[in-house]
Amino acid sequence: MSRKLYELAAADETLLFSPYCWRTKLALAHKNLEYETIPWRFTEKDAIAFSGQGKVPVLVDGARTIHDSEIIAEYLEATYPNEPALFADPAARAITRFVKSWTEDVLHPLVARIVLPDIFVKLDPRDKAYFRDSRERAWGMTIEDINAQRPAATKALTAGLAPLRGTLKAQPFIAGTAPAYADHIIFGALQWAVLTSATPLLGEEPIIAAWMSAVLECYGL
Ligand SMILES: N[C@@H](CCC(=O)N[C@@H](CS)C(=O)NCC(=O)O)C(=O)O
Repeated sequence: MSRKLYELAAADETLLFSPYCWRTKLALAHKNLEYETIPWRFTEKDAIAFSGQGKVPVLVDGARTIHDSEIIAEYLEATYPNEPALFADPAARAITRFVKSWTEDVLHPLVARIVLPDIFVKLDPRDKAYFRDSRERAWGMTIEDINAQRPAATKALTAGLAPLRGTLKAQPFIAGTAPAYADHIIFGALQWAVLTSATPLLGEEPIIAAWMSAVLECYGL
């Protein structure tokens, strides 16, 4: 297939858990575009060196190579204008920018504090030293210390999900009556949590869990 998506994988190559890659997967599904997944591990920097950097998602679309989920979304919107829109109009694009900031600055850290130790366990052995070193430096504490704070971190996530819970009580999707890129962004963060957590994280979040199922169902995933 001429369209390939490099996606972060655990030891089990079917465990594709990156929040940013999930945004791109849903954006591709939204645009009705088929692709082949190339599972990629943190330390396989050489495999994506052709993209000029060391992070996924990397999308290869025929002769084009694009990296960074936001740039990929803009690329898909511009290249496939006859497929459903990721951003309904300029106002939707502007609000999606806020959704991205909230997700990355607030939601991602809330999820990471819970799942980083669980991800460490699931990683390919070749990735473990790199993950431990880079994440412990970023967080200023050991993976074991992060794990010790799991009960408090779980409470903090429940509190932090209030804006999402409230929104989904009033409307079926973040973007309104159907999912769009704003949904893909938040979905990615929570799918990262669901796929990697050693304990069920959304067991007491029926509204959010139903929205996640509805998003997947919309795309036949
Ligand atoms: N701004 C980038 C962030 C991508 C990113 O951070 N990807 C992570 C996986 S979730 C990664 O590839 N990390 C490689 C590393 O930490 O070495 C995007 O939106 O695509």
